[in-house]
Amino acid sequence: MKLAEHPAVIKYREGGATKDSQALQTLDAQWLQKLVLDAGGDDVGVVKIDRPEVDDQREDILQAFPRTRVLVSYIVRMNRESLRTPARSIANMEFHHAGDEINEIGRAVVRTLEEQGVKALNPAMGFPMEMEKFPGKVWVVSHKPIAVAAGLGKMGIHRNVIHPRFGNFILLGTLLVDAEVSEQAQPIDYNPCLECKLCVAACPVGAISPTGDFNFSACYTHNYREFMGGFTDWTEQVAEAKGAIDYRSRVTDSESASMWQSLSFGANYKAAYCLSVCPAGEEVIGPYLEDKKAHLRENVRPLQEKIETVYVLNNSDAAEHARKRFPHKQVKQVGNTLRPNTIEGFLLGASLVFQPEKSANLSARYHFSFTGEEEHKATITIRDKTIRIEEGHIGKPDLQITADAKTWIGFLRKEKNIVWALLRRKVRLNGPLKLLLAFGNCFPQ
Ligand code: B12
Ligand code: SF4
Repeated sequence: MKLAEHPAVIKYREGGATKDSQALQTLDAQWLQKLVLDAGGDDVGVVKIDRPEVDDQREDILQAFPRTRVLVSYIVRMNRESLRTPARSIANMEFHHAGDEINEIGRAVVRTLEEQGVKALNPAMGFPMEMEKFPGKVWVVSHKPIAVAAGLGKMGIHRNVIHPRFGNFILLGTLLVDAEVSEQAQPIDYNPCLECKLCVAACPVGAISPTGDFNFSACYTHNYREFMGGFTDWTEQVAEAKGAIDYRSRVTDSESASMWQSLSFGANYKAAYCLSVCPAGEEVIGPYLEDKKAHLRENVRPLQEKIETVYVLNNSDAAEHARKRFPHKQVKQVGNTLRPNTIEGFLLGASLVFQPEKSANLSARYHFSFTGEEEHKATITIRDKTIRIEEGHIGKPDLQITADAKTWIGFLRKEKNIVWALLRRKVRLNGPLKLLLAFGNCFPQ
């Protein structure tokens, strides 16, 4: 059949119903907000894609939906007591259901917009993500900075968004919309975070520093034990085990059951205690202000005192923190799955796996020259418990490392031995070997 003879084409030509419009519409901001609230959102704000707060993720957003002109940020509240209980099954049920609500609201709003001839899409609240890009950035949009730009709160010391009214007991969503909007939201002018540092005290792996720095690998290793990374490590345990008895010496029956539960019912977070203890937000703060000791007794101590397994990487700040601060918890060392597969990934990810406390005695500048499959020059400076990664060779190095890219990645992935690489001159040093060892010691193994 010729295209012109197709019944759908004939209907279209005769002026039949089509909603898929090319025309750009200007939506009334209040109408859009009401649409989201009526669909079940608890608060909403709209910002344009050209806002400076979106600079670092505009490219990724436009890759997913090149027509994006405005971003609709919205939240769903979570029930507080469900998050505060030490019973993680209850907290996880709350996370999963609130997350589903975010996705359902997004889907319903996009459906209505589509019916109005407006193209839009709703990226996931959390999972599924673009796992093909793992271990790189697998999410399509970072909801937190959009929510902050849209006036829905500010990030507290624990790096979660705190809503001025509901506190941090919220999950976030973002819609990408191809329309103009009559007016846009602005950030709120204060941070609801009280800087009480209860989140710092509650985190079993010390992921939150009192200054607001976040130890990504610490949280990811423990909290995400039954998500992508932890699951990958678990499969390697299964593969390496010599038989059932050996497997049981590596993985307890309760861990196997827990992994089954995550695979069957949705992956379960191990902690999220930073959210549980946070007293910020107008609707949350009252009881804390009236009786801080009671807040500690009821909402902080039960989590600190909970007998549980805490997952850490070898040679990590988290391992030391957990052993020192929570000697009654069982600290279990697990495999590191935050392993890069490209030099670009190594340079992007190094700051995420860097262990500040392990670097305490090191002050050095490294010049890296990668050869072979990925030619690249970079400078890494470790000083005052911080890491700085720069393109090209900058300043005077304390150690120059020239490495075959594939060999270096193999070394990071524990597939190649550094001594072998040095002997074969696949990795060459100009400067003291002890600085290479000290460099390695700043990262978990
Ligand atoms: C990646 C991620 C994580 C990572 C990193 C957390 C982080 N601070 O970014 C891990 C696994 C540790 C994590 C843990 C948790 N998360 Co989370 N997570 C996300 C995700 C997918 C993206 C976060 C993001 O955009 N970060 C970017 C910037 C804005 O964050 P940042 O704090 O400024 O800086 C960190 C990142 O930039 C990160 N980073 C930078 N570049 C790269 C590159 C790569 C490859 C990676 C992996 C990380 C990374 O490193 C920085 C330091 O950690 C979002 C969902 C989404 N699509 O937005 C949910 C989200 C942030 N998570 C959420 C929650 C609730 C949690 C947990 C409580 C666990 C849980 N029950 O869900 C904990 C809390 C940990 C904490 N205190 O931050 C909520 C937060 C809600 C709120 N009120 O703000 C979100 C928004 C999900 C949602 N839709 O509501 N999460
Ligand atoms: S627990 Fe205290 S310091 Fe941490 S985010 Fe909440 S208010 Fe801020």
